[in-house]
Amino acid sequence: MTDAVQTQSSPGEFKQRVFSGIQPSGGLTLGNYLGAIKRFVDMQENGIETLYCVVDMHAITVWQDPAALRRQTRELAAGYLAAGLDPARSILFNQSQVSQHAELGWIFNCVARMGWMNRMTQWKDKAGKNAEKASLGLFAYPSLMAADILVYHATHVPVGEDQKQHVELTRDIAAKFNHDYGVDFFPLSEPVIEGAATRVMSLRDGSKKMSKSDPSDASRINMTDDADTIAQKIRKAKTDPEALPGETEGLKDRPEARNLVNIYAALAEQSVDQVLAQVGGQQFSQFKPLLSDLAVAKLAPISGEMARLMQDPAEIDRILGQGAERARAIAAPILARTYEIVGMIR
Ligand code: AQP
Repeated sequence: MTDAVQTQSSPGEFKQRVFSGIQPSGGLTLGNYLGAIKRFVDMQENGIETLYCVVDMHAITVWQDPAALRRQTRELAAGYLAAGLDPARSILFNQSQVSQHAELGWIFNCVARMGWMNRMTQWKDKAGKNAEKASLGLFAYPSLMAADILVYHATHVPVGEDQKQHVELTRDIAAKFNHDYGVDFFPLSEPVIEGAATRVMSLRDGSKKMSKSDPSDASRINMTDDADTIAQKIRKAKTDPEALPGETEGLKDRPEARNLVNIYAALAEQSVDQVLAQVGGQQFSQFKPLLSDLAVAKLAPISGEMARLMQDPAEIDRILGQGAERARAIAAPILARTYEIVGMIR
C-alpha cells in the first residue's frame, strides 16, 4: 500500500508519518479526547499519513478481564470513528493484530537499559510500592511503545503531556540502536503536545491526572456519560472559593480552577486568555453551568455516534482488520530490515 517506507536514511530525511495509540484499559475519558483523539483528528486533516492504534497489548500489562477487554477495544475504536477519524484516510487498527510490534519490542528490550525504565514516572506511579508484584510487561511498557512508533518509522507522535517521557525514551532507544549498529535506520520521533488541555486533571484533585483507571468515577468525564451525569460531575468538581480571574496569571496556584478553564478553552477551541476575557469575575456557580452546557454540546454527538457504532461490532472488527493489513504492509519491511541489521538469518 505504501511506496514511502524508507529503510535507510538519516533521521532528518524520513517521510512525515504520524503514529499514536490509546490503551483499551477502560472507557475513554475527556482527558484522552482532548489530550489525544482531538489532536489525532487535527493531524489527519493536515494530510499527513496517520496511523492510530488501539494498544491492546499495553492494556494487559495490568489485569484485564477478557470480555471487558474485547468490549473496551471496540468501544475505543468506536470513539476514534465517532470523533472523526476516517478509516479511508487514517490507518485504524488494534496492536495485537500486527505482530511486528511485539517482535520489534523484543529487540528493543535488548537495546533499552533497566536504569532507563526505572526512571519512568508512569512505572513509578503505577507500580508504586508494589513493584515486586507488578508485571514484567508493565516495566517494559515503554520499550513496546518505542516499537509501536518505530516499526512505522513514525516521525510525529501526538500525545498528552503524561506521555512525553515515553516518547523521549523512544528517541533514546532509536539513537542507541542506530549507534550500536552503526546505522541511521530509526528516526528520532518528535512528541506533538499541543492545545489548551494537554494535561486534563482529575475533577476531584487538581494535582492528579484525569485517568480511565482512577477508582473514582466522579474524578473523570467518560465519553459515554449522558448529559445529566456530565452536569452532575462538573457541579461537584472541586474548586476554590475565589471568583475566576481576568487573566491567565491569576490561575497560578489554583489547580482546580485552571483545570476547568483549560477544559473550557479546549472544548471551545479558544485560548485561555480569550476564555478569561469572557468569564473573568464569575463565581464557579455561574461558570460551571456554562462548562457543562459546552461539554454536553461537544460530547453528546460523539457519545451518540459511539453508541450507534457499538451496535454493529462486526463492522468495527472489519475496520480494525483492514487497518491491521495496511499497517502490516508498512511494518513488515521495516522489521525485516531490522532483523537483517541485527544479524538474524531469515
Ligand atoms: N488526563 C489527560 N490529559 C491529557 N491527555 C491524556 N491522556 C491520557 N490522560 C490524559 C492521553 O491519552 C493518550 C492515551 O493514553 P493511554 O490510554 O495510552 O494511557 P494513559 O496516558 O495512562 O491514560 P489513562 O487514561 O490514564 O489510562 P490508564 O488509567 O489505563 O493508565 C495519551 O496520549 C495520553 O497522553
